[in-house]
Amino acid sequence: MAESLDLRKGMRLMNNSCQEVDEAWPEAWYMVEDGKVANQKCENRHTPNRPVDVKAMRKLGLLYWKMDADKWKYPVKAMPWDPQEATDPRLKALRDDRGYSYADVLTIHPDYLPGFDQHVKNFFTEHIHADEEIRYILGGSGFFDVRDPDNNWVRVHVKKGDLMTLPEGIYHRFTCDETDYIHAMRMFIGVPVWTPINRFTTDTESHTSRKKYICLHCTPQALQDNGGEEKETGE
Ligand code: KMT
Repeated sequence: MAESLDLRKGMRLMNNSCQEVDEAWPEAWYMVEDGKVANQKCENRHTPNRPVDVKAMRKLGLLYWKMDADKWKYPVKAMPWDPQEATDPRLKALRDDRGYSYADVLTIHPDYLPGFDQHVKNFFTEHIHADEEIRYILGGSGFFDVRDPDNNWVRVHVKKGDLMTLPEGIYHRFTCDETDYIHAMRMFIGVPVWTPINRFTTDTESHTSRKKYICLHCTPQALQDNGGEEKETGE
């Protein structure tokens, strides 16, 4: 109990000590159930639409910054891309505040990514990571789907200029949208580990990162704590 209180307090401090989180978040909505998804690249909204607001996205542990992706040039592909090369002051500040020591840049499009269809299929397999997932969208668009505590999919439509992070241990997946094009920077703290820990074929529920996520975002206490203002309370 004391440990989980410390964890939650630490999370609030971390969010508040870093660069201000922008209000202009990407649009998000509850998706139809998986059995009703004929094409993963479509919006797959309920009728009527069930929007998910910024407060709810924050409660899931997502963080978001709006970047100026038009002003700064990035390669189509760079593996790796040295984050010390960043000239955008906002990107530099994020890199330094949050300790992003590794980056690469990739373009997900049939002409630029060999084995495009297999990659898109793999990205769409539900998984967790033992680390924060950091994606800066430099061009194009796509969907990140994240599970809420009731196991519903929330679909977030990311576009050029969006820099979004997903916390370790959150169930998620990614797909291109119908444009089949996204240009993105992936960042990482330390030596990158991209291998997903897939749900259903791995015991993800026993994974430390999953337990940490549950503690920070899914327990009744966490839901209550995260429900209010995320300002430093001084506790
Ligand atoms: C991932 O982890 O799903 C990816 O890196 C692909 C999406 S990057 C926009």
